[in-house]
Amino acid sequence: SRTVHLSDYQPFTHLVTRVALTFRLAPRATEVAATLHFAPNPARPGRHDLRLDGENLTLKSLTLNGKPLDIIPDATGLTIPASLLPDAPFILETLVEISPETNTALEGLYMSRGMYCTQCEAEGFRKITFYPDRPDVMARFRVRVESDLPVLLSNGNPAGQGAAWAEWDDPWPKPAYLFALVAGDLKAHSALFTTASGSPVQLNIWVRPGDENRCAYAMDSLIRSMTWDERVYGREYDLSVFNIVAVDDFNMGAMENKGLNIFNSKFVLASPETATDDDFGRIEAIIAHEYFHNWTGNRITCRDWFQLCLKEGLTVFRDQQFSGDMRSHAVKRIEDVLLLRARQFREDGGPLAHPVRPDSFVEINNFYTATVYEKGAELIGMLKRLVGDDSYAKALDLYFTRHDGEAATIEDWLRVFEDTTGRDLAQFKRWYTEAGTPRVSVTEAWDGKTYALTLRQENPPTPGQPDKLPKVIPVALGLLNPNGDEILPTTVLELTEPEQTFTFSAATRPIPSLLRGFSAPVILERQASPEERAFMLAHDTDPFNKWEAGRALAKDVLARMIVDGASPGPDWLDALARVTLDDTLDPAFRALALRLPAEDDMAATLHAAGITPDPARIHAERRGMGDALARHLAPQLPALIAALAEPGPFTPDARAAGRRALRLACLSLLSRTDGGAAARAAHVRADNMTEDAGTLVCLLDIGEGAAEVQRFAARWGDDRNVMDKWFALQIAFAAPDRVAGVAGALTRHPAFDWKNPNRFRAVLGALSAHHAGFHHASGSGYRILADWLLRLDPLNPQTAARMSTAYETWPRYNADRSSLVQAELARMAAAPGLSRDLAEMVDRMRS
Ligand code: B3K
Ligand code: ZN
Repeated sequence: SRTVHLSDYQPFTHLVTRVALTFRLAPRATEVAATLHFAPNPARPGRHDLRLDGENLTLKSLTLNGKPLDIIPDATGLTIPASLLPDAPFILETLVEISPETNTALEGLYMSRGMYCTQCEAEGFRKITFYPDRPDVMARFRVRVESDLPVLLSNGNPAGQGAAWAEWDDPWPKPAYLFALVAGDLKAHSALFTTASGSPVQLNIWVRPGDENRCAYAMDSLIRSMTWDERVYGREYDLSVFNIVAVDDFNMGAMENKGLNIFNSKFVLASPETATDDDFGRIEAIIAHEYFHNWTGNRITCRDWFQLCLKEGLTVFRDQQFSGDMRSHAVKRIEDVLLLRARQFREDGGPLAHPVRPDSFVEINNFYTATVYEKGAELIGMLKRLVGDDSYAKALDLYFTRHDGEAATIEDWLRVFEDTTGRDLAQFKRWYTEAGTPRVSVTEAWDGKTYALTLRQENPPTPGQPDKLPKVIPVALGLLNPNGDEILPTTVLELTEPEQTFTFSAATRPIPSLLRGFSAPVILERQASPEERAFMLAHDTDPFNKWEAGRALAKDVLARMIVDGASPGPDWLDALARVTLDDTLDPAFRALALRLPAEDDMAATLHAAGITPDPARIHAERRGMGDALARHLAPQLPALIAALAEPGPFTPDARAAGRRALRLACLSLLSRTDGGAAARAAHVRADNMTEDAGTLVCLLDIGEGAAEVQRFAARWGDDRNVMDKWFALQIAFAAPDRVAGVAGALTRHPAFDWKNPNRFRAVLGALSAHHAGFHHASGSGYRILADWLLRLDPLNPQTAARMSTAYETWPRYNADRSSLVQAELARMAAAPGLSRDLAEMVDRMRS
């Protein structure tokens, strides 16, 4: 199988100046006629063959400057020898036939319940027509769509329409991965936006008839995103139309195609009855993310796919800033760090670890990872912290002016910061090129006058990278005195050496609040007593670290329960009770403080401490921990739950959502002591999906809720997005011994449409995410997933490969589990015709 290396990069042999495409749509025989204007590329002097990518295309004709060429394509494209090409601009015309209806990979042009749609990033355009399918080839596209379907869309501005045809013209040069086409019987939810400089923009969200009334929140999010990008980054929209289309069959969340974003319908459609608060939050974030790509991704794109983090890390960082501005920065930061640790630290600590900018790949779709996205965003946050907000803003302005219309690199990105600040970022660049989560350990000394803080960094080996150099780590520090007063406000220490000591004068022994706001994506190793952690939970003035103190305390308590059979002590119980009942704190924050450490996180923590994690034991002790907390809080819960009830109709704003989150967290605790009576009553009264599903979870969590599960299905059987929740919840909250049985039964349910990625993920994703169920000693979790990945792979390799990451943590577990996983990986590796996608993943995870 081919491996692509960053070091092999060369500019393309030719430039494409214009592209004209005509689509004559038919389910099994769509014709694509392409007129491509080429010119020799001055960046590649000399005469070169012209290589065009193309897969699964039936070539019907090919002409060069109007003369037929007799060239037979190979499996991955076609080559026109240099000897046939003029050393001057020329026009190539191709006619190919493709079959959208049988395209189950959902890459290229495919059909989803009667509508045509496309997904081209990363390398899907080559399944539509012969083309140099690489991001540094940027061209102006004009597209004609011919079909009887009522709505025919492509990128750019409308350029005419008539009976059964429409034309689109995109004035902005773009790489092929941003091409999009949609055709279907769709209805629009529309609005008008006027840019800061006064240009009108028609906004449309296109959905299936009947879904128009579930678009208001997405539209509102879009308008707020557009306004925010003008205000915060000075970026305006640049076309007369912005279209969003919701599609039911989609391999990921959404796609930023120029002027025509295509979304997984679950990230567009929302009404109070069908979407949870988390859904509303995700819709807002993803709408913003895809919109922000218009500048960070589309106007400035990537030179090659190794630079993926250039657009993804920056765009995630921007959407995180946006959500923080719209909601609460503290809560958003905690949620982002929870996600970073759960996905990215996990990836960085296992066989799939790779740098934020990888230097080789077999299948690029396998690198749309938490490392590229979430760690990529952390690197932007660190840069901003290191240079300061003003320099960050100046550097971004320079980035937009200097690289507009270009396909850029990480080197270009870092250079705008160097040119703006005069700072040398060579050491910082290691964050992009070296994988692994640095560990920072701390020692302290106080002599009555001076407080000395010594920080040491360790950069663990990762696959292919045994030795690493020290990184520049911004450590935001505050110091508190024993009364809880802040004696040093947040100060950024720059750790650049393997070990460094920082001193502060202090008349009393201070308590450090380290890594405030999670100022760097590292693992901080600092032992502290339960009293000190409880003190920081009560007094830290940095909201992230306040939460972090509670989390660290909870993890210490749970670790002692697992390892020594200890029971949760009063330090944790009392500290958490105080936070829970403290009405001066944001309910959303209190809900996050009540969330117990995840089992997977505990397994990673134990493994790092040299203890082999036992998933069944972690599960049992974590439940015991919840029970203890439930008993401790039981007397206060009913009043708190009653006080948190929201009068009036549902609103999806952060304030109301935070109150619902805390209320449901309390109901879940109360269910442990009242047999689910309060949750059952709340379930009956629920008039929104947050409480409908949230109270059902309370019941499932205590082994109840069978009748409610049946009623839920009867009520929501026709709604795909809601039924995905129904499938997932039953697995997520099943007892470990029952997970395989429940998952197996659900895969036999008539509504288990496994070819639909959302439904497949709802069931098999929930199985993989159930720590004690997936890692069940019997191996049943491992086996069920492998069976289904092998079944899905021939149809949809991308989704199969992505879901195989469930196995990445095998090195943490005992020899029995490790060999059970290895047996499944070996079984998959041996399957005839395994896709390149899944083969690469399995290969990287095998020992
Ligand atoms: N850029 C797309 C992801 C494409 C994934 C291709 N396998 C969505 C996003 O990050 O905004
Ligand atoms: Zn993105």
